[in-house]
Amino acid sequence: MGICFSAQGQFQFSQNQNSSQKKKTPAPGKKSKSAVYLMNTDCKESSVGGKPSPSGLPLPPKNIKDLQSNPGYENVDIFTYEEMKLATKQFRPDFILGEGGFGVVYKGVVDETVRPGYKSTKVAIKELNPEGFQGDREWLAEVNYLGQLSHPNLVKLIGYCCEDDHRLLVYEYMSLGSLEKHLFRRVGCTLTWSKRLKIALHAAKGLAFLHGAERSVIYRDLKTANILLDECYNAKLADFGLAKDGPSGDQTHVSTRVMGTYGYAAPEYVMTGHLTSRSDVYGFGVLLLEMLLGKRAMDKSRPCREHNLVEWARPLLNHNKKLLRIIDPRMDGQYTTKALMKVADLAYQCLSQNPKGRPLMSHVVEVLETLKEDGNAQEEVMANLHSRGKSVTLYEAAPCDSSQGTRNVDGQRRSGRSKSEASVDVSALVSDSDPESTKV
Ligand code: ACK
Repeated sequence: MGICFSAQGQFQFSQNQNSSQKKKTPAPGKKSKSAVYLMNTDCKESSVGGKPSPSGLPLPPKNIKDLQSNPGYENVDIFTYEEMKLATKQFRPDFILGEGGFGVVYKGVVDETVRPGYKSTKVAIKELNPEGFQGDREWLAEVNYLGQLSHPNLVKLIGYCCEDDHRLLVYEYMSLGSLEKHLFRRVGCTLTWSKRLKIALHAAKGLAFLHGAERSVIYRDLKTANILLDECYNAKLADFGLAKDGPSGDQTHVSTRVMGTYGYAAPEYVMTGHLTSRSDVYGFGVLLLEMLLGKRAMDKSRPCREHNLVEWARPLLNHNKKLLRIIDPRMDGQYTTKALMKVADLAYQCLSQNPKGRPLMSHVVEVLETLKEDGNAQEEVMANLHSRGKSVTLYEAAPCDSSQGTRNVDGQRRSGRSKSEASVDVSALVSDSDPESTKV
């Protein structure tokens, strides 16, 4: 099998690559790709363009003419390269927001000065690396999917530019940037328990929409870097470069090259190249785990047995004392044990080795919806404490009956990491249907 990935974060290919998938060296002065992708070239990807997809939508168009004549893209503006230059002040280096999987992202403004009559709009403009592997494939996939799908939890595609060798995508500006930045890169993480719950719910809603829509779409690249946040921490899925139509009719799966980000891809997909929406559910499990623990899916700087977060932490998820030891300490005192165990159990199920043992995203949404209240209540308590100038953690109040956790100032049960913390039997929260859902 040609599964290749690189710890350096560059794309690598197996020897049996086809001719359109050549390894390219980044251009001088350009950074190498920051994401670590994996790829198995055993199965051939279905061709781009031409016949309609099984789910009804046309396959990604081949060229700009196809795009312009496709009525599904009427809400997407077509920009010239000159306009893109104006919007980014000639791609000024200090307008660079960062580099994603397939290109550099600039901030910009499209207004009167860019195109007369245009309502001033803050945007993020991604210029695809012209030397990136797969040429136009990712660009076309993004235009095709984001151009036609509209949902509050998918980032909005405002327009695109396709001129000569230039391929650009223009998105709504998401002022807080990626979840990855907040969870891992920022000093002093501001992501409270309730914010993480909200982000998880929004990401789940985005995925549920893709899976449940008239056309089933598999996102294939769920990761913290691809979840963008607006000023209110509303989360939206971005980067549809690897998205793919799901199976249709009698099909149980789609056969495709294995692509995605190492640490997030479902084991059966990596092994067989068989892609289903359950692969996204696994990716969602990895995401939940990262948010619960505040740790990256893969990190070689951790002790050896902890390199792969799922392998190390999944067995600890339905064991409450062990869970409390590994949970992100930056959320100390912000959650109830019950809510924590519920989320941990959800992650456990999403990460089942058996794809059928994983819940549907619609179920994940339902479970997370039930926790919304909990998150809001916690937030209120926190806000009250802060406004009164107190900086206590919620579980500092006198512990109660050790078999039932700690009780807090507001009388609710709280989790914590103190030795007196009770262990809660999570068996009630564990699904009977999943043979793997046993206590460890
Ligand atoms: O974590 P960040 O600040 O958020 O840095 C990355 C960088 O570009 C490379 O992906 C940021 N980014 C991507 N798309 C958008 C967007 N639509 N709005 C704001 N920032 C974005 C991302």
